[in-house]
Amino acid sequence: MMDEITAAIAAFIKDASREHLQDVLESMKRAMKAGEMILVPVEDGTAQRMTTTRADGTIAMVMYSGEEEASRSEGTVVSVELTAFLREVLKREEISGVEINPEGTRMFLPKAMIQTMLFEEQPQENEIFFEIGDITELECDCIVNAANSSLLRGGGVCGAIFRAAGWELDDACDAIGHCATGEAVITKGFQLKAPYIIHTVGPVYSGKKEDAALLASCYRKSLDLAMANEIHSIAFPAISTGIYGYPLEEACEIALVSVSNWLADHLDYGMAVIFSCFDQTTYNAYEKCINRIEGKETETC
Ligand code: AR6
Repeated sequence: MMDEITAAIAAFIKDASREHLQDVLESMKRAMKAGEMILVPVEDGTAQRMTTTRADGTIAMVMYSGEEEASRSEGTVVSVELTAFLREVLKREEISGVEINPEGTRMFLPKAMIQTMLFEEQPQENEIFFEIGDITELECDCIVNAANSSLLRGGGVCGAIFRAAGWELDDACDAIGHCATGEAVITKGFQLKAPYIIHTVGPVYSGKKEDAALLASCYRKSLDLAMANEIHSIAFPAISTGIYGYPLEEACEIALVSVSNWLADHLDYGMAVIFSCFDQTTYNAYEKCINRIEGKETETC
């Protein structure tokens, strides 16, 4: 399959037609789907990816479409999964795209094209999943942080996300500065597998009526913001149910209802929503709510 990419690029170099470009993109998409590895040069003795400065002054990451092309590299070459590599390119702000085979059949793939390829692979149907475990480990387009309104490194899931994303996240959050309760803001995912993080601030539980509306707003606004950024898979923790003290089952019901309503209002968008459950207790709470909601629906039928 890597030979296919090499051949498609060679054909495009000879004749830069739209059809040949399409062939390159299609062969890359097939390689992504098959989990193919590509060859990437790294600085000697480190895992640091090699970059190249293009004629227009922008910086591109380098990849090789085959062994022969890679043999011309001056650096050490390592094998990396194509999809993971392209996601990494998207996450790095200073990078303008990928220079394929810079010493041979040189071809530049701009970030916008990579973005289209990656997001085209997403499901076209709306789906809901439940995953027990650490949200920072999930491989989806975006994970949601149960943030505080100052967007500072906190405890709970927020602390775990900041630790996994690295110090660049502190800087990105400082630059935004504030997020009101029930609102959402977006940053890159930095060292996370997910390219984006949406930070939303849940209500501190007070037992008042406003709590539910604010919590529902967190889910709705996060999904709106995700859609505005062409995100098609998003993982939510159980917002407000830890340090902010929201009773677990009440919060799970609000989460399920507001996400289901949003999905019903955006049937054609194709969003996969993952409810990330840190433990079995949270998973059981969602399950109980689903049974209760379905029970209610049956009663009224
Ligand atoms: N993955 C998935 N879920 C997790 C993880 C994880 N790694 N860690 C904890 N949870 P909390 P809040 C669950 O307290 O109540 C922070 O300091 C946890 O079991 O993280 O909205 C912020 O900066 C619980 O079910 O968020 C704010 O100041 C859920 O995540 C404040 O806490 C939410 O618990 C926000 O409090």
